[in-house]
Amino acid sequence: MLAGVTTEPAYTLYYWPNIQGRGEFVRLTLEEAGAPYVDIARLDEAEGGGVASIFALLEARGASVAPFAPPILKHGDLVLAQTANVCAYLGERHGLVGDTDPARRHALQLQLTIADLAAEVHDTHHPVGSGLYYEEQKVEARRRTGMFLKERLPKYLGYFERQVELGGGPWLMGSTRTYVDLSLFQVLEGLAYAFPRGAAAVTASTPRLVALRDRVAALPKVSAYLASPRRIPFNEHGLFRRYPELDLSE
Ligand SMILES: N[C@@H](CCC(=O)N[C@@H](CS)C(=O)NCC(=O)O)C(=O)O
Repeated sequence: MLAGVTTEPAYTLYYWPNIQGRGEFVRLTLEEAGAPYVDIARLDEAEGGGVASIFALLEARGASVAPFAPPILKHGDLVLAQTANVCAYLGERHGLVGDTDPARRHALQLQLTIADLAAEVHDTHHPVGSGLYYEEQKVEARRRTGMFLKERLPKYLGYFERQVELGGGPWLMGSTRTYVDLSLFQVLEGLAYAFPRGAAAVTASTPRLVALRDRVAALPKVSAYLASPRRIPFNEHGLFRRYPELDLSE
């Protein structure tokens, strides 16, 4: 799947083809950068795509530093993994972060905090082990999600709300949007999908984040992407899953 215009794609994204997952943080960054890319696993296997393309990259020999898990970005000979690392790389190349060292370090600090939050979201439906089905850990998932919605989510979103205020707004790092804003948008959308009640109860106290989410959705490139077939709908195989029994009850 080629996004962008007619030039040779500069980037190849390797990520599971049927979910947003962590790959979505990278997709949003590529889209807002206006960078041509191939989302390779969404191509047919006959064209070199499918999940086989991901396994081939994971098993390839030759790189001095190998990726552990997708999302993985290939750019020329460079093969980069870890979502925050990939987003920072793209952000720095495409004007989606300031160009001073402190600005870049602080953006990465915020992005890594989003990665921590993403891992805790994953653990709401898989608290015991990723190798087990959700149905095999429903009791633990309910307990874990209860704690997450009551304690962890207010702490994380309260932190990001204060950060918008500290930076002077309206974005996380002040007056210009960064790749971190795109990722925070994705988290807020995902939380609203997975926990409509639980997320709304928390975002009622984070008006700056709600405004930031709407501001990201209105960015012309993001808005075009969200309306395109490149945006995979949320589903119960990704990071943000809607299991009504886990959400706050009425
Ligand atoms: N910390 C890594 C986590 C990567 C990760 O967990 N990738 C998932 C998909 S979202 C995966 O396929 N993991 C395979 C595994 O951990 O064995 C990142 O942020 O990129």
